[in-house]
Amino acid sequence: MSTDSNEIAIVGMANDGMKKSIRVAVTGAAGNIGYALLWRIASGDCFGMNQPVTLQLLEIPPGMQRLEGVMMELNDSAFPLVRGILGTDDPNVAFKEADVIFLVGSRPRTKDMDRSDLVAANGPIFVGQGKAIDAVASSKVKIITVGNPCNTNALIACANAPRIPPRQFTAMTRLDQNRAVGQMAERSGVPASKINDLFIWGNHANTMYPDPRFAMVDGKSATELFDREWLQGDFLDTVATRGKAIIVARGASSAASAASAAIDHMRDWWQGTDGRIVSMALPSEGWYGVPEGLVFSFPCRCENGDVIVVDNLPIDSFAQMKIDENIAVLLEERDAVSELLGK
Ligand code: NAX
Repeated sequence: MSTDSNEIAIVGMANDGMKKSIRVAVTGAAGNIGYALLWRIASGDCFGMNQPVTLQLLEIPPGMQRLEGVMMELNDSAFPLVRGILGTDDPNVAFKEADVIFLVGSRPRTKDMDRSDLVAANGPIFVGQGKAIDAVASSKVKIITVGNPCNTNALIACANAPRIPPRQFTAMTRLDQNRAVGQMAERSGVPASKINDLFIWGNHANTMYPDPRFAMVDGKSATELFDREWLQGDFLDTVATRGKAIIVARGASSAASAASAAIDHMRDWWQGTDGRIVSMALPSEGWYGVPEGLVFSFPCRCENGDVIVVDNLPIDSFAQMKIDENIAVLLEERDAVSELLGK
């Protein structure tokens, strides 16, 4: 291992006739989510057991020592698929030729912060990172934004990276989807693996809407299995406030479940959904009346490395009300960061 003031590298693991290694960048790599996420990427859970990876890890200077420790542990895990590990505090180094980027690093919300404080604290990070992505990442890079407020942070990064097609910037609502699946699994006794096509509309915030109308639970329609009172009441509230409940119970925000959801999101994008509908937030192209450019969670399928929005589902009055509510919140967030959008 060689170390200088702001760059650490563990290299020299030989190529062995497998597929060409892909470059996977992770920001906030020494944080809580990073600590759970890196092991899943390195083990092959995301890109498959025959896809080698080179990890390009970004931290801020105060996080570099912790990052060095994380890299030592990654090295000690001797993952067969890991071809190299680089740690840096320079986004232009971390994103260089990156095929995939997990934008995780940012300040989590603390008790004293409201949503607008969070937008103000984290927005500027995504200007610099968007510019660095534009300058050095692969033109085909796939980006997932996890750092909150993730929809608006993805919007900021996208606006500052004109070279990269907007559809390659996504934000994570998969944790909300997984939370919704978990609630239905618990109530019905059906394993999560048998619950499909349950997806999220809107913003990763307590306004998001887990739409049960197309969900199938072990072959039965969720709207027949569960009563409307629960679906529009406790179910919705539990999913919407789950992040806060985890903080109260654990004394820290969701980390392992967030990392797991990020893996699910990127694995599905990379390997395909086989016809299943999943939730991804991406810049709207006007689907379902959502203003163009707003990063909004839609029902999606993934095929051949592309995200395809399922744009022909019927909308009832409750879903329309929730979609409108999310549009309003996201427009407000967009207004709050208008000076960061480079226009
Ligand atoms: P931590 O505070 O444990 O880790 C964040 C890491 O990011 C720290 O190591 C910090 O040094 C680093 N960092 C800060 N600014 C950076 C920058 N400009 N460049 C690179 N690294 C930077 O937070 P953690 O629990 O890992 O959460 C990370 C983010 O995920 C937070 O914004 C959090 O709110 C968000 N979450 C998003 C979720 C979602 O569903 N979209 C759910 C979980 C989580 O709340």
